[in-house]
Amino acid sequence: MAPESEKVRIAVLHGPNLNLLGQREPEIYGSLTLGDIDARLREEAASLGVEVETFQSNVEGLLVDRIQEAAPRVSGFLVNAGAYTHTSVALRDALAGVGRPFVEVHLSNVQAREPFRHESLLAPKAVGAIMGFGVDSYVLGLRGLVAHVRRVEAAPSAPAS
Ligand code: CA2
Repeated sequence: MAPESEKVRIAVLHGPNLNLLGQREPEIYGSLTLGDIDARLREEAASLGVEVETFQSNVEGLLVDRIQEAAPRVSGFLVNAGAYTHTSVALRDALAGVGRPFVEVHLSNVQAREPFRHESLLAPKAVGAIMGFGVDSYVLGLRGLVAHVRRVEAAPSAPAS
């Protein structure tokens, strides 16, 4: 939970190959670059009154490191784990283990693609998932995550027993 009086801060994680956005496969992933997506998220964050920090890596362990390192300063994670969505027990364990809510997002509608993309190892641990809307998946995911965090942070905590 974010300290009182501090702005809600969200860590955005982009997984493997998302650094190539805008260079290839625009028919699947659109023509925006990752920088464009991050800029759109910063704009949306400003209008929501929150802060975002963004990180991309092609290396599974670096994403795990980032989750562990960022968790104490953030209220939640917005995650497009790319292909690791479908394979990574390590990312699932890291996200489940740090005690912060996360929302899974995808540019494409993975359910309409190859069967190996239909399973997400992360989704069962997520507060929600949004896919198929290009950059708007991230924007909608950020809105949903911030609303969730605000709801949880406003709720009275259970009395100590
Ligand atoms: O739709 C999504 O956001 C994905 O997470 C994108 C991943 C894919 O493995 C997931 O199944 C769905 C792939 C990202 C690769 O992005 C590229 C962009 C341009 C050129 C090549 C790859």
